[in-house]
Amino acid sequence: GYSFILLMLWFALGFSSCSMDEKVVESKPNILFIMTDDHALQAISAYGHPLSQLAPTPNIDRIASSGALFTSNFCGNSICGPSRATVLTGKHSHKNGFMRNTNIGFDGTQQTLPKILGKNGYQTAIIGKWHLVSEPTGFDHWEILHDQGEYNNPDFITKQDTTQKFGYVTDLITDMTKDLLDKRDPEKPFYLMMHHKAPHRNWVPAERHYHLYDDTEFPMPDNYFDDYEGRYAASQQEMNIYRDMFEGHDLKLSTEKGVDSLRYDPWPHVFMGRMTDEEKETFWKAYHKKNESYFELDPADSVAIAKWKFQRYMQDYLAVIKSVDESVGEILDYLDENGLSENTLVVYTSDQGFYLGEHGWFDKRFMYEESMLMPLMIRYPGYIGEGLQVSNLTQNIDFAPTFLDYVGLQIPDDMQGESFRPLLENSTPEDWRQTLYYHYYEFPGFHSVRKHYGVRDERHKLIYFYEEDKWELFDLEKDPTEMNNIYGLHGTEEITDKMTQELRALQDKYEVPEDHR
Ligand code: SGN
Ligand code: CA
Repeated sequence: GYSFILLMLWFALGFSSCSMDEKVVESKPNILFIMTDDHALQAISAYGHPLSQLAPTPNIDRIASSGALFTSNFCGNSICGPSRATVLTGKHSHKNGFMRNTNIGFDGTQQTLPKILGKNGYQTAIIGKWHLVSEPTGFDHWEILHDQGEYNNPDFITKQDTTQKFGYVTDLITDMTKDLLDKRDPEKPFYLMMHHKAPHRNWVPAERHYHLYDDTEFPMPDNYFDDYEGRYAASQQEMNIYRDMFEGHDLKLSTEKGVDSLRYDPWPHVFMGRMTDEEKETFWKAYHKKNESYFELDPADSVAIAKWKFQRYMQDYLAVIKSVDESVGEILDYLDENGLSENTLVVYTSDQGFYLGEHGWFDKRFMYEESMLMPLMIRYPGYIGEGLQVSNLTQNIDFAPTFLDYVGLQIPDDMQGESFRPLLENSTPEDWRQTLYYHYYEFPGFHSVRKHYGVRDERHKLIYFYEEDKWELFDLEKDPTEMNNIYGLHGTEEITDKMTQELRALQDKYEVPEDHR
């Protein structure tokens, strides 16, 4: 009797532990994190902006249609390195220490998501843009671009050495990602970051797309000729398309009609200097043709020139996106073909938003909508409903906690974000955040955007340019393009009070040190 019971017990335990093991393996999804650089959500067709309808992104949209699209996802500091540091740590800039691009390197000794995943059986890797100055830590494999990276024949850095690879950067990163997936240990889950350089400045399309949008006229934002009235810092920036873009480097204009020499190119070693002679020839052939219309303009007609520059910027930017979209398509196909789609959580995002002519601008940095927003879509079949739209306020501090949640690991107390998994599974917590904190630090710096911090709720945004002691308040419902600073106007006292209190409460909550307030 006794031994029979013991035998049964042994079987039961044996079976249950075996099936538990299986469940554990099954419940650990792979995570493929795709991040681009400066990809505005206005340029992703799933978001429906008129501009993107003329340059659709069908492959990126596949992630949204088979998963969730976030319409109110924001960064906490709209600049490359800081956003990436936040993604790695789940913490705002003042906590992870990487506040501006011009910083000394990211402190790689601190806790990061890949480190936690690595300790828990994950294979971890990053391919492409890193931009955190110090060497990556916590990855089994890394192969990164040098600094901003180059579009043509870029250098890639590994622990061992730096190697120039021949080809177009987006295509190379896609191939390297697929190669790595081929070589992975299929017994272990992976956390893989595919980080494109594109569509970062200076927006060089792949040769095959040089002429893609030559005949497309893109809609210009209504506030392209913004006069910045009532917004001091906006009047001081240097990111104006018609004033600050370099006519050679950015707009690809030649010194004279038909001459193979760029107007102004401060960094030839990262642009034309990387091309082979044959590539230069193809480039000039294409761009001489594309530039003809410019040379027909009246040089005194500044409005016509400003409009021409907007079209050139959009043609190049969106042609660069075309390759990104192809990349995403290839990777999604790879997952399908290799039976990985079901068990892989796929994320598409960009380090921050970007201006596509709104306020007359390119670049980012400001707490205004276009650059504070980040595109975000996530697919995980069986867990996230198809075609879901999430409009709750989410932020890049939430990425790491969310991934840990899906993996079934504990979220460390010192991570500042929240898992937004409940938002994806129809159980939005009643106390989900109503406000977001933001802080931009890089001044002086490129584009001269003054330091500022602020708070955004569903309807209002309060911004403080603290070194100039200038406040701004916007009612996003009445003024979605943030043209009317209503700070200090009669009738705004109550909302100003409320937002100011909320801002101070967030600074307390996130333990913002006194000298950052
Ligand atoms: C470069 C760009 C700037 C850009 C910064 C930061 N100039 O310096 O326009 O703001 O990077 O971008 S470039 O002509 O050299 O490209 S970030 O995405 O890395 O934050
Ligand atoms: Ca960026």
